[in-house]
Amino acid sequence: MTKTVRLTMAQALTRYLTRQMTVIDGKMVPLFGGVWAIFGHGNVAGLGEALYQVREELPTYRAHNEQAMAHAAIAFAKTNFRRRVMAATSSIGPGAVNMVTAAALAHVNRLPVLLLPGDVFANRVPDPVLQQVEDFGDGTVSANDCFRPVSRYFDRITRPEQIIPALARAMQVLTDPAECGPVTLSLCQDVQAEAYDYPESFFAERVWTPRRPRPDRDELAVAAEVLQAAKKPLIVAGGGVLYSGASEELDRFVQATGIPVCETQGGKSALSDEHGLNMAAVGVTGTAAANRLAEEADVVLAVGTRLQDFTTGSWALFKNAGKTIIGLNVQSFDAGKHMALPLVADAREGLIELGAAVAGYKAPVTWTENAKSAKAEWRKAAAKVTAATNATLPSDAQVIGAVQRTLGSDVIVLHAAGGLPGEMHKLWQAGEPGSYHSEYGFSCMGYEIAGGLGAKMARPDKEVVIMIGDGSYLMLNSEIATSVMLGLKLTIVLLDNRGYGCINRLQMATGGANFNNLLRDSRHEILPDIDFVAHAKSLGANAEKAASIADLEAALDRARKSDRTTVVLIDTDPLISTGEGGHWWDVAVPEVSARAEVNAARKGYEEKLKLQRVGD
Ligand SMILES: Cc1ncc(C[n+]2csc(CCOP(=O)(O)OP(=O)(O)O)c2C)c(N)n1
Ligand SMILES: [Mg+2]
Repeated sequence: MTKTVRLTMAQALTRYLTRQMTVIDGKMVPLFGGVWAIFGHGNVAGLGEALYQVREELPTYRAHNEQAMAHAAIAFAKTNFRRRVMAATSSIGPGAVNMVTAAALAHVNRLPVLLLPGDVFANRVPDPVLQQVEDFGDGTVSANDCFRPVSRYFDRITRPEQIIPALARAMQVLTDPAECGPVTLSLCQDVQAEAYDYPESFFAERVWTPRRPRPDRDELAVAAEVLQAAKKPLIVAGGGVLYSGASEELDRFVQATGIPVCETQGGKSALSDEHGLNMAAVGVTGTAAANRLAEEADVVLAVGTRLQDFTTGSWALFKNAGKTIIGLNVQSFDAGKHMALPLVADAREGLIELGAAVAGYKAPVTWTENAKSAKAEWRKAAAKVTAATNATLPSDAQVIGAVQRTLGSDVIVLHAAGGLPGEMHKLWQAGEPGSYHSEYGFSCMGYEIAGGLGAKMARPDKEVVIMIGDGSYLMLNSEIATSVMLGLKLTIVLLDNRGYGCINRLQMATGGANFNNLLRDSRHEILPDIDFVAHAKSLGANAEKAASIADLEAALDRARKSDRTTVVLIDTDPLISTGEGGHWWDVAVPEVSARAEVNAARKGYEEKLKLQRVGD
């Protein structure tokens, strides 16, 4: 007879989570690092009680905003290279829907997170319950259906035994390198509290290690043949290199073949910036070195990248008409993009086998040397724009220079939205793999501070430095208080250019009037003068304002020595961004307009469109 244990669905779910393990650096650790929770009637009695029972093995963390707590969970997984995950639970209605943005973020970035929103009563007896969205034509719809398009796996739990297959499927998705993404188990409130005789075998300990698919023999042979004939080969390293832990193998491959590498936002830090053949950032926010090679490359080995528009320069960067892309990716969806020759495999395994298949091949020396000198030239250009000046309003680039000089590369630096991602991609000199944490798949304002908290939970031994604009800060900053409460120190560098600087620049570049981006250009009775220092202090953080770059360096030094979350504020110039490097980005300009500037921008736009490849 099957041995069973009588538990509520919520108790069974939390017990199951405590039994999922993984191995990191040879040590067995729980796969789930904890559960973020904001309770309401939809989860406090059911899941809340169950989380209390397991609070020693599976810690619960309280946050101030559901979107933010899910961001923290996602950043935890990213910092752990997808090897560990967290869950996030909310009540029904607004609490649940607050997590939808984070679900989309995890979906785009292929990051695992287990979302456990409460849901309406499965028995429907008390309908409509507080916060229930009533659909006139469909009794099965609830607010949580919003999660469906942004979850890799979605299920609504309407019976307690349903979690047995649902959790098994959830685990597959969370741990599969190709399918990996958000899982939403929508937990009907009454079912959370309902008991069932669960088989004890359901709670057996399970160890999850990453699957590493090896290349198909035929795909490998084709890829090797193409690569061996390359005269101007280039590797594009994406986030998949980091998630696969393929940096060493990539280095070996590059040393053996002399093929230069460039990095996407997600792939930056795959190789250290010190690496002579790392051209660093590619694409719209790329270095002049990387983009020059990308324009000429005849074979592009795209490793672990989604090839998003910022990487491909809206598909106008890779200009060589005869080029071939080899798509080395664990996910066939990505491996075949832009008519690439697919090489479906784990990045590390793929590089090992491709390396063996092309053994003896060397990129032409002139190409490799050309790359090295392009990189050296770029470093000089970058040094110029990041050098300190005593301008009253420094540029973002100068702030980046100060942060790098003061805190070095041995930190985890994190950003997501605004002008900073572009400047950081171009100018930050990354250190070890994972030291550069960019959320640029969804580029979600408000990710930064909560994301930094998740990164710090994953790597408490590291200084976590958050680079954030005033717009993003104002959108979502409440987890500063959580970081103070949890004793998880963050250094937050806040660049105040008094508005949405990068969108204002984009507006000007597309012929638009300065309108509704900078505070001064927005409808107002009183021009805001926000006291960010007072704000940060009110949440419990240290905070100070730097009056100059030299001042900033001193403040950062104090922040480094402090064990409390510190916000260092500096006013910056909203109109400056780094002109060096970079590539066109397709942002559609109006075809007709009463503004001469728009018509002129449209002409320029039409010229650029001619460079965009259509058909491949
Ligand atoms: C949630 C969200 N809303 C809107 C946007 C569009 N957007 C991208 S950057 C930006 C402005 C960001 O302002 P700030 O953080 O001050 O950075 P700055 O552009 O000034 O460098 C906006 C509105 C976004 N990326 N995310
Ligand atoms: Mg701003």
